[in-house]
Amino acid sequence: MLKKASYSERAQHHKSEVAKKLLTLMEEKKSNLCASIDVRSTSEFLTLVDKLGPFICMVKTHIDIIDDFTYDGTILPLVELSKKHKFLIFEDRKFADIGNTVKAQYSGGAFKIAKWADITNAHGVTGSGIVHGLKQAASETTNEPRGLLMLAELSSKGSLAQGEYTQKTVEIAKEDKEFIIGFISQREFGGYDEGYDWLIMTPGVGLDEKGDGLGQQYRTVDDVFSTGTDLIIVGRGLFGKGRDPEAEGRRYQDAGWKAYLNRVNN
Ligand code: 6AU
Repeated sequence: MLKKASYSERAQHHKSEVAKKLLTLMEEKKSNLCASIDVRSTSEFLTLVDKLGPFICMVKTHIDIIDDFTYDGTILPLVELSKKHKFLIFEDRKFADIGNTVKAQYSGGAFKIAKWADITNAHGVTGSGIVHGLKQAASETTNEPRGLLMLAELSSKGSLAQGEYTQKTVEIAKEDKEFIIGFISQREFGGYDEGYDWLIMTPGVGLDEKGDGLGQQYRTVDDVFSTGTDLIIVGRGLFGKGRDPEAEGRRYQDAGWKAYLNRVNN
């Protein structure tokens, strides 16, 4: 059974400060759209974020693909834009190592992710130590609330994250209701009645293409909402070749909001 509660109802009851903030913003901006800005230069990145800002509730980064990255030149303006347009920041780091290693990777190095990203994500492959390591890093780095998404399923063709692996990842998420706010997945996993209000964030969403020739598989907005998505993650559908980011931002925002209303009202 798909969950019916509205974003604002869920914001009131959520155990995580980050989830509360995100759900409140989603309702306020009438947007469940996360823009995935995978580009190689800081100026292109910031220009796109500024253009898409009005239509989105979150920006997703792959900060390690920006060729001219500097903390002051890339991160500080990004944080300013997040205040100007009101959106959360999700660094799609896909941590996948032992607890002690991810702890250093999350807080240190050139990127210092825990300092600026409200949300990050991790694979369950190494077991629950990864969650403890990341949680420690967050609490030792910042007083700001931080949230983690577990990668339960992937959008790419032939992904090994399925069946028992996916189920075990969901079990890991049950260990921490406050820090783990949900999943990157293609569907929901129930749990709402037992007090797990996981946010389901779904990439591999596109209204025009079916794939990208490198294994990515796209589903429509209505399709992902029919399997329990709360938030759509869209990249090239917004700013790929020949696309107008502002027109596409509005189009995906509208499609996502209609699909959400359709679920909560029917
Ligand atoms: O819309 P696209 O295909 O341009 O971009 C999709 C974005 C990329 C991927 O790294 C990411 O979503 N992604 C993820 C995430 C968010 O973790 C998981 C997944 O299963 N598929 C996927 O595409 O930045």
